[in-house]
Amino acid sequence: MTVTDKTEQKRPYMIFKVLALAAAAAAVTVLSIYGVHDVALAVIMSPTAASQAWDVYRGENKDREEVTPEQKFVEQSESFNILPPTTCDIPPDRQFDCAPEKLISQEECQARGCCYVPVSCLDSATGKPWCFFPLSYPSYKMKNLTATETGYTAQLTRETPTFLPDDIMTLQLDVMFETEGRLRFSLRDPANERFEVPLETPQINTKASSTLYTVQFSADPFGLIVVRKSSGQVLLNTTVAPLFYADQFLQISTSLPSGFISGLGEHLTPLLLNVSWTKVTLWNRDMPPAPSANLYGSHPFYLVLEEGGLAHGVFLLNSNAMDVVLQPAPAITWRTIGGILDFYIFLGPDPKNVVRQYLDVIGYPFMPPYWALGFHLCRWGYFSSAVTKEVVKNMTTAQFPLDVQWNDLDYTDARRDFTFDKDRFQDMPDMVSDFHRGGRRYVMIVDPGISSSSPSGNYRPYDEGLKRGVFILNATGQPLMGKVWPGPTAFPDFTNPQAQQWWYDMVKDFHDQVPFDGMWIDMNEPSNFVEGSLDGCPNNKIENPPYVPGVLGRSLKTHTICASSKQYLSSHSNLHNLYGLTEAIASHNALVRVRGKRPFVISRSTFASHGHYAGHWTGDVASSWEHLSYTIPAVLLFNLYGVPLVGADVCGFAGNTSEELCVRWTQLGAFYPFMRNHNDHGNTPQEPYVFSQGAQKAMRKALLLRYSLLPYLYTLFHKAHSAGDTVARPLYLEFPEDPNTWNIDQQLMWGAALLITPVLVAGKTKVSGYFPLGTWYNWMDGSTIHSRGQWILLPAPLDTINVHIRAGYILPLQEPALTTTESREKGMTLVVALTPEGVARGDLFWDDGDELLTFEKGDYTQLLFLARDGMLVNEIVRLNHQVDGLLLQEVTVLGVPHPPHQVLANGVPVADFSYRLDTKILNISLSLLMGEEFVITWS
Ligand code: MIG
Repeated sequence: MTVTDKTEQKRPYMIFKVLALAAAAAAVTVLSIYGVHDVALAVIMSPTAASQAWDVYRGENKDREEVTPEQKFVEQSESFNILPPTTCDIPPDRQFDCAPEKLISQEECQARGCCYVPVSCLDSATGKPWCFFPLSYPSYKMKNLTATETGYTAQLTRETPTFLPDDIMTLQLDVMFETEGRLRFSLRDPANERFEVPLETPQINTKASSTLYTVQFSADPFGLIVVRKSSGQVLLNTTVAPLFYADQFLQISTSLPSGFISGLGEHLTPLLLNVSWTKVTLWNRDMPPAPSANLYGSHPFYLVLEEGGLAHGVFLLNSNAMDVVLQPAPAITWRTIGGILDFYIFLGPDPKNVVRQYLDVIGYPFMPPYWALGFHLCRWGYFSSAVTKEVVKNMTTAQFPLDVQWNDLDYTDARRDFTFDKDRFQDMPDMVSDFHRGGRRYVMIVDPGISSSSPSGNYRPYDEGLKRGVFILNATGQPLMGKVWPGPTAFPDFTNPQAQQWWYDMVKDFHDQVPFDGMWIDMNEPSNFVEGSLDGCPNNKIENPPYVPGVLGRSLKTHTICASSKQYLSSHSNLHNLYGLTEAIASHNALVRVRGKRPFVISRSTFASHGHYAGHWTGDVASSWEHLSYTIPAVLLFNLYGVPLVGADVCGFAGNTSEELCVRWTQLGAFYPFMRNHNDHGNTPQEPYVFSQGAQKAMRKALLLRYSLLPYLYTLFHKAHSAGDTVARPLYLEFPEDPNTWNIDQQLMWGAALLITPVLVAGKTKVSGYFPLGTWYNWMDGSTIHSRGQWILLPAPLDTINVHIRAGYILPLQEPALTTTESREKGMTLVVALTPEGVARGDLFWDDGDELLTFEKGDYTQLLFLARDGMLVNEIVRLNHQVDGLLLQEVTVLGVPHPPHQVLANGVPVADFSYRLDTKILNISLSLLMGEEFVITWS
């Protein structure tokens, strides 16, 4: 995303006067004389008549325009009360909601030209609409479909206004055949520039010559139909319901080829969404995760699994508040209150390709520093540097790995950003340098709200910010004042290039004092303790749109700043969902400039493309078993969203954890791509060392397991960064042809090779897991599962998490240590998991781990490992000096059918090897350089 100079788009804002309503009523009278149906409507409600009926006053001073609730949805009297009831004969699952904003009466429903069929008591909880569009409901018509360099363009016109204010009666359709697997179509207002998400997307000049899809059009009513060529499957058909394109209400519905749909985050949700009348709302919000509530981030992207293991994805590039409604047809409705409709369709054909095609548009993930993959420890309530240092010391004493120590708000002076408490954290700079000497890193929290109440001259971030005009402005052109942790605060507008520079300056100033290594950006939805601002919000169109999506609190300003506040690029309502992203970009860039190393930013709020800059933690999850199990789909989904550096607070944030929960959470957390134990203030402590020896032992085992696997994990991150892969992935990404995998979200995979089956229930020492067809080796004891694709009950004592290696893969491991600084120097092991045919392959990406752009500059080592016919070789794809001295000390071969008599390394007999008949594991100890070619044979 670029923050470019772009003058604020001033659009005329319209309001409705009683006059307009009167005109409408007049037009309607004429219509009812003619009677019956939409043809008559089409003829009589010519565009001129329509615009007369809805003639508006275009005010200059939009913020002053008062809107009363009655004016929101224009109550249109009997105009449409004339539709033949036969068009209402639609199967319930295919009825599309004509009254999304409230329950309406039969009269009101019919006044909208819609069908009224109340739902029985039994069904009323489902969300099925009582008032729905008839088949004949007027939509747009398409004219002048013309071929272009990249696809097609056409004009859409609506002749009959809808029941919403400010219909845009003429639209421009652009259809772009961007690549073989990617189609884009957009609908714009040709007469007025509307807000568009400033995401730099790939620019295409020519139409892809061969595609996985064909596109069909319907002219009247307008519709676009996307068909998968290979299967003939209709992936998307927009003729299923009328298109709405009013200034503040844009709605389009499409069919879905199956109900197996993932995405549309961020919510507390299973991996697969429920298509039985589910409404998901995207409007970034500070809120402890709860079912159905809009949460911290917005990712208007979904992936649908199709018959035969194919998949496609859809991305709506729109940042406004929106609802997305799923219904059992199956079908989906996108309903957004601003911006434009700009869709990308990704054709796969398999789910991995869908993710890559999505990331081709929004950006591949950034490459995290190696240390970011170590263990992080935090809590709210480490109230002094002494306490913080004690924590690190305790971790070392108890022999727990720890790479990164964190502080929450406690370190600040009066909770103000870029300060530290000169009493309790007096020696903060030394503390951080100390951590560095121990091979550790340090990260602290930074909130976006800048304290505005310090006496002038006392707090540079605010003084400078004011001077440089970096804050979001209210209706009167003053910095909008909200209230967050430090009291009254102003909110930096990260879409302003000035603010990006100012943020860098503040980060640098603070870094000159405290040499921190990364930033934890919280509260950036943005969160606000008062509604809108300390002065409330103006009453205008933006604050009170005709339709408010299903946001918690029912108002856009709930727990955030006024939607109509002004930012450099546009109104906050357009930019709200981008606030966290823009702060992440500013922080990423500031860290690059200040440290000259790979940036580490973890953010609570996110939007599509976030993973290109930063990672995410899943916020204020409760210390409960239920939330523990929800963290798996959360992590998997963020991987689909291109944010692989993601994890939940290990042991839970809100409420007290229990020893058992914390052990199980640490075991699962060892398989979050980002692993941090973090705790709310006031809760009982949950650092690994506070628990019983037995619990500590289990946690240590999990942490050491993670540290052993870091070379594999790091290599996965490299593939995410360089090729748009996922790191943690749902089983369906690897086994899409097995529908049993589609809804599995209580297990996860790391890459293609590791299947993790955690215990997520209290008191259980067995766990059942699904094993797709193939051979799987138990990590702990090497025992083998030959699965036909079945559920298997596994022993899972409290000290064990089940991890299985998929036959056919080779994993690079490294001896663990208490920090990655140490472990990166240790000996490596290759675990070779042979298929029954005796083959396996794997690879390793290795570099400095902290330098910028090593892949881009070619400053890395890449090794391939291949095993077959009793032989293991490495192939050096690329070599740099970072691999110098790195030793291969052990090879573990799983699935060796017969005891070998001889093992040779580069032709020389190896004395130190062992084989177990029961497990069929061959263990070889040696000392070879990873960076030199080797051949190891067993026979
Ligand atoms: O209003 O900084 O999600 O991780 O500990 C609470 C204090 C503010 C919310 C974060 C949480 C953090 C807490 N913050």
